[in-house]
Amino acid sequence: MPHVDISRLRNVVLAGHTGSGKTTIAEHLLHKAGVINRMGRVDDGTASLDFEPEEQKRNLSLSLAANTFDREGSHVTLIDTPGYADFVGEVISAFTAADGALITMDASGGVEAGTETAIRLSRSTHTPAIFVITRCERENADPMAAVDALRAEFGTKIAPLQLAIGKADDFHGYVDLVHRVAWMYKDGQRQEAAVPDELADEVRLRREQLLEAAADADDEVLMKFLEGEEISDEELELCLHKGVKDSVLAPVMMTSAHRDIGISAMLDAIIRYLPTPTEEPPVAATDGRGEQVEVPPDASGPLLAQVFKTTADPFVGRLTYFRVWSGTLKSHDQVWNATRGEEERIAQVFYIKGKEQEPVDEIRAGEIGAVAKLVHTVTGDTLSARDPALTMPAIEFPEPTLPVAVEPASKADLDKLSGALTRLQEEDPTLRVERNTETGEQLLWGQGENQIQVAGERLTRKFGTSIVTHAPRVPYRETIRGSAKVEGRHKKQTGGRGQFGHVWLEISPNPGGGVEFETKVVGGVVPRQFFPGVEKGVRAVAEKGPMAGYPVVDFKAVLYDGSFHTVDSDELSFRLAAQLATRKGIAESNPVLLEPIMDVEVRVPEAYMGDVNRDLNTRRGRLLGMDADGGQQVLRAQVPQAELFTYATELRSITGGRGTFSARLAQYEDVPTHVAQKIIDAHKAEGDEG
Ligand SMILES: Nc1nc2c(ncn2[C@@H]2O[C@H](COP(=O)(O)OP(=O)(O)OP(=O)(O)O)[C@@H](O)[C@H]2O)c(=O)[nH]1
Ligand SMILES: [Mg+2]
Repeated sequence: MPHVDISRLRNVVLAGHTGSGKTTIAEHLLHKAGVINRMGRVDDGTASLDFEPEEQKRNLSLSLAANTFDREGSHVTLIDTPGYADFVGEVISAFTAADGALITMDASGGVEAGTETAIRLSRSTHTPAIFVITRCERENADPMAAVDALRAEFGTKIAPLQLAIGKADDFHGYVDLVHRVAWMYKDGQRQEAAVPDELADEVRLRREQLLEAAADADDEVLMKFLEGEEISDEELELCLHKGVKDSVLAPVMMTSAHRDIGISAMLDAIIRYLPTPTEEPPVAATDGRGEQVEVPPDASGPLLAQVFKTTADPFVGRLTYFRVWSGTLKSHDQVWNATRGEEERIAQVFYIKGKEQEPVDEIRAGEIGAVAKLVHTVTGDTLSARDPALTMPAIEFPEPTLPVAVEPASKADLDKLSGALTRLQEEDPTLRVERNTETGEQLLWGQGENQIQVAGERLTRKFGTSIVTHAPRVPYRETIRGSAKVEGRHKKQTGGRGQFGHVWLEISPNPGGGVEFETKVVGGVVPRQFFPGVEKGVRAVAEKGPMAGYPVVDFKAVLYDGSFHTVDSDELSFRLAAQLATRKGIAESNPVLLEPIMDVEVRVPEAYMGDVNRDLNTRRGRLLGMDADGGQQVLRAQVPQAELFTYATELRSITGGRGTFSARLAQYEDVPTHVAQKIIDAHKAEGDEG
């Protein structure tokens, strides 16, 4: 595929709710553009952009995938993204690389969480969008009601470009509202026709909606519009072109991929309305001195490219997707990873063609490409020249909120596990791997259960190691509220030399002071050389408390009396004596179980406040306050960590995927008695088993 001028490039992200037909649309666009010969289907696992086995098994997209096609002298890169909320990181990545967006919405589904995410990202990244109403021929589909729902929720800048003719099974074409002609489909053929008389009023109304939104793009046209003058097709076309790229309006198109309706019009709209890289404002970067610079999209300018995806490809190994913003990245070049301060050797560069790659000599400003086998570079990094070294802001991914404990499935998997988890995280920056020092568990944090499950499958397929997962252990702690004086005596007489140790300890609370050991022995009743043994005994019990085996914190043990035997006493005997005493002392000092309490911030649309609140109550949550922020409600609460492990999943189901939350450790508090008893019983049962 030859290079084309930068003014003829389009980088387009497809985003929208899961199941709204993105991958199917992409398949049709690629087929119509002649890039794929055989039309695949998501449902058979044959869609060209759902090429990973994990996607084919589930019949949905899990990671972004790209392909390119040429049309009317323009070079289009299409990036399909998953709509399923767990994989939002892929959508965020795709938006950083694209100049324009196609946002899909199911004609029978209304505005869904995935629609909102796509719109939010298109706004926050200033990516102009065209809306695509999909699956218009399905039962219950009502394409124009879908347009109205979008306008009601997001405003009248969203305006129909087409009027659907018929709906559900009767959907058979659309009126082009700019040129006021109808396109009728019959047996897979489309035919131009005059607007049917019975649609004349509706066409007038819908064209008015389009005009009203588009006129804002041009002052002269706006004046005409306000004065009620006729606006020509050419003027409207001009406003659309300017308006979309300046995000003044977002036109809405009507499609049914299954009936092949509206696909050609989409191809035309991509070329006609979505911006080229030259129409985008210069990108902001930081130079080597920390100064902000603006870099225009110029192939002969300084090199500036950002990595938006890293994947382990079964054939070429680590594969890095990047967007060149300025300059030219040539095969066999040396570049500078300005984010990490590392040199990288570029091998062959490619255009991305679905699961394959097409070798090219170079990737120029405005283009998207890939390169294999980079060593230091991960998603979000900037590649530039060493001088000037330029860095773009990192891509902001959401923090993962769902933890699971991970263990190797077998001994054979153990060796590879940590390396494999690292590579998995490189592929998916919305996962996080962490070792919990208190419970000793390896934790994998994700956005949702599906992502974790897919991660497990990828580990096996790509990195040859298998895991089992389970709910993480809560890092409970134990402490005491009272104090006690206790005796511990260890005596053993067997054959030769015996063992003898004898201590009196005072056990008392030590709030905030950790575990402390002190000696107040008078008259050498316990000789100095046995003190370390006593301390070891105390600390051994502190590590694994007597209540439920959790660390005992914040108590003090004072050795104040005891006795010894000149021959039989040694350090070990004193250690064992101290262990007996400490265990007894804690048991007699009003011991309590402590649990981590998290500060939680939940963001939800107002409508879900009641349900979210009720649910937090069942999780032993304490509401601290509520604020409104940007159309959402922010709820602050304190919730025990034990009740939060599955919250990511629950919150999503309560709010239809619209709620998000973050949590951070606030403090430890006493576990309520009825809950504590369960934990103690569980510990006993574990002990009985093994
Ligand atoms: N009736 C009908 N079904 C369609 C149409 N387009 C897609 N579908 C079906 O809708 C389902 C979802 O389509 P996909 O293309 O996988 O949707 P997606 O937006 O890529 O979904 P995610 O990858 O999960 O985000 C599949 O079963 C498709 O066959 C259409 O025009 N009409
Ligand atoms: Mg898909």
